[in-house]
Amino acid sequence: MKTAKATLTYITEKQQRIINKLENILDSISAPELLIQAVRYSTISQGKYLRPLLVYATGECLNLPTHQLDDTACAIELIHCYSLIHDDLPAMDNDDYRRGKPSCHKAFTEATAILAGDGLQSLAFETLSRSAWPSAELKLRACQYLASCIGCTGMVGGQILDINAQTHSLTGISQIHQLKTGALFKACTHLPCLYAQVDEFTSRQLDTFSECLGLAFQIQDDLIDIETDTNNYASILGKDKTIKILQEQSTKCIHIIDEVFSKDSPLHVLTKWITKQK
Ligand code: GRG
Repeated sequence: MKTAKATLTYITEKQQRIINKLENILDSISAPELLIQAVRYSTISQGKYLRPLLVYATGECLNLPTHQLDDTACAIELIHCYSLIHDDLPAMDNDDYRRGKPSCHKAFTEATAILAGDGLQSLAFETLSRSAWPSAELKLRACQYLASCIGCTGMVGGQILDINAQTHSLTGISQIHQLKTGALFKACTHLPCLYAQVDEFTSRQLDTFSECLGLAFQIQDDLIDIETDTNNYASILGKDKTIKILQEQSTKCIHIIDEVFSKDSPLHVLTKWITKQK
């Protein structure tokens, strides 16, 4: 993938693939119409599908066939969509818009949005555990790992720290970012490592990579929210320092990836795209 056009083609094809796979999953379930409408509204949307892209790119770097990564990519995106629905609720961030359209509780009702999120979470684990591949043991380990990334020890834990944050310290914010955003990014690279049964060193390198990438991604978001959020990297450190940290973090991601894989690996290309590096 040497050109910007080739990168874009790779990303667009994978985004279309994940949309098709998600549509297949939603078409195959028999559930009350209102719930399906709310779930579909929040899933087949104008998202970037970054997390599935990370799953595919990691798997391809580890020589896993793309079709064997579909269920994992879908499961992680379903979790992400659930987290966005619940994060937008009045009791959480109280956001009226998501992905350029009214958030789920605005388009439907608050109760429907809560249930759509709950349904998506269960559907994610159903998808991951029902998949014909890999072995039952690896699937069990994948389910356990994903659960630990999104539950009390991960995303939900990060969310409770965030909504109750009293102090505005960089360490505190880093911890929240790590749990809220980084943990799910880590699942995207860790699960393919688990399936490919890579050695301990490679697995740890990729864990560190996705933690760094999650932080870089979140810092980008903090820069966008600099005026509206007083408890983030950019509002505490200022724009210039934050941009410097973002650059350091992005460079670190590329260094790790280039140590493990070749310089034009799908993960190298995707990382450059996510971190907006030339
Ligand atoms: C309420 C259970 C619960 C969890 C909420 C992870 C989380 C905790 C909320 C996510 C909401 C959020 C705004 C997180 C910050 C990270 C972020 C910028 C998410 C948006 O991710 P993108 O840009 O979204 O990948 P798209 O729309 O492209 O999928």
